[in-house]
Amino acid sequence: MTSYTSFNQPPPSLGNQYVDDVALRSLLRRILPAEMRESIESELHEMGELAGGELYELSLRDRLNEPTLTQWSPWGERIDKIELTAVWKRAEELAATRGLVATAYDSPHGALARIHQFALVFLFGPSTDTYSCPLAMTDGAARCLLSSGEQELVDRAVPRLTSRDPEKFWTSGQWMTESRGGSDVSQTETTARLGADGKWSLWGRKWFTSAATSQIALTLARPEGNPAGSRGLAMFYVETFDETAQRPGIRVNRLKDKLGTRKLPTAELSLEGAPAQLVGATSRGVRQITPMLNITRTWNGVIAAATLRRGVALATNYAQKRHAFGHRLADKPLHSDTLAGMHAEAEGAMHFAFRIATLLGRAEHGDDEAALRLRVLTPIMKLTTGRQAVNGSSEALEAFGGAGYIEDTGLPSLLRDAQVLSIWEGTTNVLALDMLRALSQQEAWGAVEREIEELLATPSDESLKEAAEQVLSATSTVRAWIQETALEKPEQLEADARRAALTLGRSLELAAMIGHAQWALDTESDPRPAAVARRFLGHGIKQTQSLPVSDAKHILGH
Ligand code: UCC
Repeated sequence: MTSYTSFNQPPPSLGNQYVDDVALRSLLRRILPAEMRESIESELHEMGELAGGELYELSLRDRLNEPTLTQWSPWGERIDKIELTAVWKRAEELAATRGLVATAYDSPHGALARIHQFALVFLFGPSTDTYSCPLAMTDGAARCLLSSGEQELVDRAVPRLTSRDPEKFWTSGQWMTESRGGSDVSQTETTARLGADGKWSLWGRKWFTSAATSQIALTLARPEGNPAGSRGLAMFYVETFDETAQRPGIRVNRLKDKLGTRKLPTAELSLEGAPAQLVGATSRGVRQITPMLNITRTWNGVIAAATLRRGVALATNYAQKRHAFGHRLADKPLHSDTLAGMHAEAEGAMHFAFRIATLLGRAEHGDDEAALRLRVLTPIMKLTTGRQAVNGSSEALEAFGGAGYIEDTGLPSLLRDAQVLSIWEGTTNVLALDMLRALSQQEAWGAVEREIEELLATPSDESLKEAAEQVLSATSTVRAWIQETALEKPEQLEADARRAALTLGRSLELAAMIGHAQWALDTESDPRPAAVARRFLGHGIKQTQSLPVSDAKHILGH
């Protein structure tokens, strides 16, 4: 006879993801004027409700569904049709109606429109199976086209990319990655041919194209006759479907079989004469596409912070229900210590990502100082939060014990989806090198230091004052170290770039947390953000700067 136990573990549940998020709400109370906050409160509330309710439940129910590619019709016609999942179809509609992209362009809140938008994105992202990816690229494409000054293309595409009408809304792809190129975009092999009719066509193969159902894409190709290297590339605009809904000169070879983001149809494409329009000059396309990269990297950071928040929300809810060793997990000192650490990392990432959103909004409204700061800070934010998301999601799964390792709890996808955040849009190392390039420009260090000064303000709380000294000490150590090594040992500088970038990233996160914590003490008598900042500092902000290149060579046997 089989014996059954009546005991079942209680599953975690989510409430309204806006209402429940004390850290996000505290941040918004500080950075948004009361009138603006009140005017967007109901939108955030509704999005929080969708994220913790309908969308979360739909994503659990739809867990095993994945996009499919059908290349041929029953009658032998090449169709390359991609069928999307239920969450993606719902997310597509909501993204338009709730203005996930549009808000950045049509909000009446000027430079703060970006905070309005990214607060919605922060709530929407973790419940929509990475639909934030096409939205990030769509936002990037809109910004890139607006910066290009190509009025005809702007008039044609931007109203659609920023539409709130699901029937009109277009998304955009960003076709950069090729099998030879990868991070090194200069090796792009796709060529652009100018026909006798004055029209361009593209020929080549794109190896990773995310969201292959998008209606347009921005891409790089080398006009025939241009020299090798990145300066010989140009940027092109492609409409991916013609009036008969066929893909013109574009073949979808297959969908990628990925570790995570499995609802996102990432394709390998062949371009066989795809009609395209040149955007800007016939060279220096990498520079031309960088507005898109900087927007998608900002989205990446916001989604990394949102992913961390989702792990924390699930693990904290579970700890309040699950009993072990005679207590609720939430009452066990070691478990609550671990959860507190997870909260601290999640909130550090959130503060940094929203700070970049603040600067982005300012830069888009003509603030040159904000633009100067963004050039150095965006890669640092993207790489720091990307690593935090991977580590934090792993910790979140572990907080569930064995249940975190079981597929039908829905938890493992948190970690699998997080892993891409430190890879796409520039890996940790590629962005650390980008940071070094940005820091080599005159004025760059001044911009970083002014940013830290502005974030820290002048804390009066003793523990925050001490934390601020640690930030200043870590930053000046990195500055002295990079500047000295750049001159004397460039190979060593490159080898240490990730450690330098992460030290700066963690210092910037802590600086933002300190400024916020002092405000919370002064304005709301709220000691929580100060406790969070102290906990974050307890994890450490400084990485060892210099580890000898010669040791690395010995270890690898070179
Ligand atoms: O496509 C992908 C997946 C899409 C999914 C998006 C989802 C987003 C998140 C959603 C959340 C869920 S992944 C593939 C993306 N690929 C990359 O990110 C490429 C990574 N590699 C780099 O970033 C490299 O640093 C390169 C490609 C930019 C390096 O290019 P170059 O040409 O070799 O190097 P340069 O010379 O440094 O850069 C060329 C010019 C320079 O200006 P000029 O020509 O005036 O000297 C640079 O100063 O571009 C300028 N530049 C920049 N300007 C380079 N980077 C930047 C920048 N970030 N901002 C402004």
